[in-house]
Amino acid sequence: MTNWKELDQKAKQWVEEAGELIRNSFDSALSIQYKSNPNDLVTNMDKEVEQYLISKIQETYPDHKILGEEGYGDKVESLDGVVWIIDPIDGTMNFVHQQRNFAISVGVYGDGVGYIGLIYDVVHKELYHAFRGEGAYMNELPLPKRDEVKIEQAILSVSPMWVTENKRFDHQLITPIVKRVRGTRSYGSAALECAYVAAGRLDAYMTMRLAPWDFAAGLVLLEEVGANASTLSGEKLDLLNKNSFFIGEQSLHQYILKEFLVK
Ligand code: 2AM
Ligand code: CA
Ligand code: CA
Ligand code: CA
Repeated sequence: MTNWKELDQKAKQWVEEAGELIRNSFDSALSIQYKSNPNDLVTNMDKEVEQYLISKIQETYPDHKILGEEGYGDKVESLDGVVWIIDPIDGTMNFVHQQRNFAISVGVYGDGVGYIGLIYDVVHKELYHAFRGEGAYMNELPLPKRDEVKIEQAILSVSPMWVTENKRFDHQLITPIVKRVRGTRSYGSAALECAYVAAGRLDAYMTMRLAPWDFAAGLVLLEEVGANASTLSGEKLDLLNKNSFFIGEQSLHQYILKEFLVK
């Protein structure tokens, strides 16, 4: 039997320690490498933070599985048992260029059910956290359930990239949504964008392609505030593969799917 409460305390402690590692690194030179293309960055800190978290988890919970972006975890092929889904730095481009607007994201699942979501905005020392059934918080502050939002009053987070012609999605489906909402934003960290939808700073967020570590923690927070999450075609998200991604306050999410996305 998993002691989820104890696990939650430890996970929070390790995430905060990892955040300290990152804050202390700002004075040292970063080593930056490219992954799939010159805009796909990874630094020594992405790797160090992932290794730090994995070493703590493995020491304490040797039978848990770990899925991490930088590949130091396990090859996870099913959600059976306890699975940690980790993005050591979500928003690496922001980390490199801005030293802000990035987060550590840790989601912990038991047999496919999200129990714990932690999104740590390292620079602002803001920990967005949720425990299944016990609500979502930003540090000590409870995040209330989201109230209904009309599209005309909504702030939508979407990357300008997806509103131009691209190979993944018909951008002409997105243009009319951008025209209807009150405003758009783009933060460049999917995990923070999930936290912001949970916290009411954003009303919806859509993007063409995310990996499980980008949203595993976010889904736990969103569930606790009653927000919806799906693919752009309204299907259930798959925590073992890449997905298109659309989250929002429940009524807004349903409205946008029906009016604009699922024809
Ligand atoms: P990262 O910084 O951890 O790589 C940027 O808009 C957001 O998309 C970030 O959350 C970023 O995570 C993520 N991202 C960047 N490249 C990606 C890719 N090739 N596939 C999926 N998500 C990606
Ligand atoms: Ca990356
Ligand atoms: Ca990421
Ligand atoms: Ca990352």
